[in-house]
Amino acid sequence: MQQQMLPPPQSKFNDIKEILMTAIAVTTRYETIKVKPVTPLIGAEIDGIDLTKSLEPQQVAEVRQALLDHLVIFFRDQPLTLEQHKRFGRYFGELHVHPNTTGPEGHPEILPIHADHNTVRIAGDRWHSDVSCDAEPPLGSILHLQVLPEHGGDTLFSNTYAAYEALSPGLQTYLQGLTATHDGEQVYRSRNRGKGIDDRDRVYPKSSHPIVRTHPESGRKGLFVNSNFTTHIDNVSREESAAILDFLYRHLAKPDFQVRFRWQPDSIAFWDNRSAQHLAVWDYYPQVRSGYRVTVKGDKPF
Ligand SMILES: O=C(O)CCC(=O)C(=O)O
Ligand SMILES: [Fe+2]
Repeated sequence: MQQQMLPPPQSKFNDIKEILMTAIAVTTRYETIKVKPVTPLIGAEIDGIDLTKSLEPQQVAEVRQALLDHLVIFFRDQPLTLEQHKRFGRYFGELHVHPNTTGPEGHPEILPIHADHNTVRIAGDRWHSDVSCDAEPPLGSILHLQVLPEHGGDTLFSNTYAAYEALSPGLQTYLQGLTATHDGEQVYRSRNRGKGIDDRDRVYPKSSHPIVRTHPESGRKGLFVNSNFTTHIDNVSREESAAILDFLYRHLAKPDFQVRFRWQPDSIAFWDNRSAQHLAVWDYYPQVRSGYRVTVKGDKPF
């Protein structure tokens, strides 16, 4: 009797092989930089580039490609001055000025990130996408830390494409028709109160964005709600909104979609704010953790 043809064996090994092949293809696509993925889904270490110097167009194009491919890219040993930091940011777009925090003298586009023994609450302690309350939220942020605690102070990043793709088709379809409101008020007003800053005369940005956002460069869809800025889903009951958002926040925070970055002095993390969310861990109190962020302007989510 003729033996029946069996389909090729499907195993976990095949999935891993495919992931490795993709990772190898990705690492060899670059000519001016070395790109080493940290996980298959998110994060890569970039080597072979000195960000204190001005960059050639091909270097900039490859860094941009690495950001699109890996959503957050990490650099080591880059002792940037504020001017060099801003120059690096400007290769990717105009710089953003933060609606709440002012920069050091003469540098409105620089956002200080600092925690010490006097800190009541750190920046970024909840999962978020930076300034998603803006009508045109940032394309990305470039964080350079100079002073680190002895241990801890890691930053976590989550892949919002992968989170969206892991949802059932029915839920994906439901979410695609919806927008949600993102409000700076709830974030910045309470933060200022904690710091004793009188901000009664300030009005913070508030915007409505699609829950499923299409990345303007990759064309991929990802979830664009976050527990920091998003207040509610528009045009559904408060109960429905709260239940769905709570589910999405827990879903987005699954370790499956994440990378965790361990900082060293003069490390840089550059994240794509359109396809990744992040969270800063405050496990080092009362030690100091300090540096600067430059933020690149983005466009209106669709
Ligand atoms: O301190 C960090 O690791 C990140 C803080 C944060 O959320 C940010 O800089 O956007
Ligand atoms: Fe942030």
